[in-house]
Amino acid sequence: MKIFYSESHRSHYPPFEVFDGGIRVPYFENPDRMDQILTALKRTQWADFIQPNDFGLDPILAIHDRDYINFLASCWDEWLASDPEVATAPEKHAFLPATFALRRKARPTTSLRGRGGYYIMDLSACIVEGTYQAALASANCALSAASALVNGERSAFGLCRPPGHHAGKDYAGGYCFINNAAVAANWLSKKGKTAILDVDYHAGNGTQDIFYERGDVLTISIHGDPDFEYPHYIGFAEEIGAGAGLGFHRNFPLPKDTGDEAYLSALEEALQMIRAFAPDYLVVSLGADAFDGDPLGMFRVTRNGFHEIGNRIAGLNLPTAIIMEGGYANEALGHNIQTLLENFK
Ligand code: OKP
Ligand code: ZN
Repeated sequence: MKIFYSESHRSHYPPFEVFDGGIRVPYFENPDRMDQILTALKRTQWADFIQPNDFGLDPILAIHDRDYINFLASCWDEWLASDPEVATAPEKHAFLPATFALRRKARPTTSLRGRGGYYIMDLSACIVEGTYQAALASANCALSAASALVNGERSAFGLCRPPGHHAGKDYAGGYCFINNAAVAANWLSKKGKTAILDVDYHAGNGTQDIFYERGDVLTISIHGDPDFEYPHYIGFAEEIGAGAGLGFHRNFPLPKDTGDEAYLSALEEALQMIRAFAPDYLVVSLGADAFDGDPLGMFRVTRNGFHEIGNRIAGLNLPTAIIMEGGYANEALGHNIQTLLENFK
């Protein structure tokens, strides 16, 4: 299996994130996640690691607002220039806003803080020197996986970091900056009918927002119920698309402690919708944070569960671009991803 991976992610490693209640904790979405996956995949006979191609900004600007991308591109340099202490004080080695824009009445103002609160939705999407380049390389991994399908591969893996599914047209959040799966799916949708299935434990709010009024791309997310789980305000069952997109979005919010059996029965329903939509291509937003023991998740999916999730998705028999999202039980992450991917090799 072709696995598109870039080392660029390493320079995106914020020294902290701000957790519930305002505590600074080490960054959960860390480079070690990739090392765990790389170690597991390198032990197999079928992993073919390839550098992503550079697709330029056009496919990214087809999904994201230009001013938002400009913000990501210049944020660190502006932050550095704004305060001499940024260069020397470790506690300032990440840009984070402290005020967040409510979309209805808000507009970005020209100050860095004003744009920060407008373009960032929470305290986990810290921007450091390497963030923008890492996010671009991550999007190129997803686009390269999509392009491999068009070139005849039955499946391909975008080993993306930073992840993407919480990023919307003009906002970062949840460790995400560029919505890799959305960029790849939109690119693929010009080649054939495309569906996105998001099995990351968290609701794919960015993907939902981006395609909400589009009927040409079916989007489905299975996740912890936003009644108790991040991102809290989106991902509910009644959100089914709007306008031309009405009926082309579906959420499966599931309760705490959801195990293999309940997960797989929601997945079956999702797969049935995908079969009915009859796409030419499938994009999977793959998180492994539904795992029993994930520090950011409350589900109880087992390693066998991940194998079976992969088996059922592979059973659709569609050209499938698998795009890496979350998963924070680092010691189990490599095996869980490998187990799931085995079904596609
Ligand atoms: C990203 B992905 C929880 C704080 C939540 C952000 C979680 C982002 C998850 N108490 N912080 O979907 O894996
Ligand atoms: Zn997640």
